[in-house]
Amino acid sequence: MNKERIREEASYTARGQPNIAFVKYWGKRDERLILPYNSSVSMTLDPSINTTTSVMFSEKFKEDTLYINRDRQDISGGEAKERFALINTLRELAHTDAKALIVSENNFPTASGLASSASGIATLAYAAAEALGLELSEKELSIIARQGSGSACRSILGGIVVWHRGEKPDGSDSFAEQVVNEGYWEELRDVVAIVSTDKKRVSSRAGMKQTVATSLLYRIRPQIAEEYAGVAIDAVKNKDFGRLAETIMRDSSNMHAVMLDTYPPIVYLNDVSVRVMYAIYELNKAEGRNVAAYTFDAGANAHIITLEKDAERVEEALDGIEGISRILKLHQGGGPVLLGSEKSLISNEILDSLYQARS
Ligand code: 2P0
Repeated sequence: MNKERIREEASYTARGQPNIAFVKYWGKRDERLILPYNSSVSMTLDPSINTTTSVMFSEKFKEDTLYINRDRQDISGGEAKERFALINTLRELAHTDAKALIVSENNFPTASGLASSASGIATLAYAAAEALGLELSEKELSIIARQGSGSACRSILGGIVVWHRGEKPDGSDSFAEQVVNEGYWEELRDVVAIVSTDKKRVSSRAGMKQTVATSLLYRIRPQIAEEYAGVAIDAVKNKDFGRLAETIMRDSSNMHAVMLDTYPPIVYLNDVSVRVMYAIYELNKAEGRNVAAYTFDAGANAHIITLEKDAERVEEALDGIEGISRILKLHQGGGPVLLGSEKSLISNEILDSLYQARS
């Protein structure tokens, strides 16, 4: 890729969505490249919760600049700097040292507890690759997005997605791949119960590192999750909801068990989360089969995976639970899409401030 191909000073804008993992990623075997100990399986969510990210590269910028939800971010250190490694990888591929201006916005309130690095990083990788004129395959893009945030590699594709753990030290076989597209089992839903707006006490990145370092139970987690990933993929392909639901619930509890086994312990669930678990268990018992599955990420919010025909019953079961502030019913969605230049989030005001900073 040569320098002439860089789409200098034009902004490229992508929109994409978070994903909810059916079988979770929790623990890296390589911190820098973000290589996981086990494969994970997820469902990409529909655009009613989305991230829009605009990217522009220019030789005229003095430094890389990032705005999230209109606030300029400090990217000189910490996790923000680490996540920026993906921009450096893309610059190397494009043979340029032009600096990047990135403006990203979530259409869901950050305080809702749904903020996810996955949609932010996936749209960033997608828009930045476009802005640099790189023609990357979905596999290549997922490998790039992975370096910003593990779960982001799964948001490069729509429908049900597997992130293969891979085995090679260079990470070239640790990528995301679509299992089935969003139309294959269209009836799948994620009923989200927002139960907490507290900011996480421990970030996922720090938490999983601590688990790998201290949890004895974690020694067997990768084998268990790898097995669950295979079962979940098989259940999705066969549209076997009962089997999928049991795997989702078992894997969520397995991950939260290793979090609790971490020293000092990490607890993301609260009493409302536990009430949701019991309510879903009672619903399945009353129905005589699994009609819903709970799953929790690094937070207390409940994601209830169900089918459209049972979604109302799930909402009824959640209705009486004190402490749920909001319920959203989400469908599956596709991977990131490129939006027209009229949707760019890069304003003249931001550009002027950067050009002035240089002169
Ligand atoms: C997942 N989570 O599979 C799991 C379930 C949280 C619990 O992926 O360090 O933000 O950037 O790779 O991707 C959250 O971790 O962490 C996550 P990094 P990421 O969805």
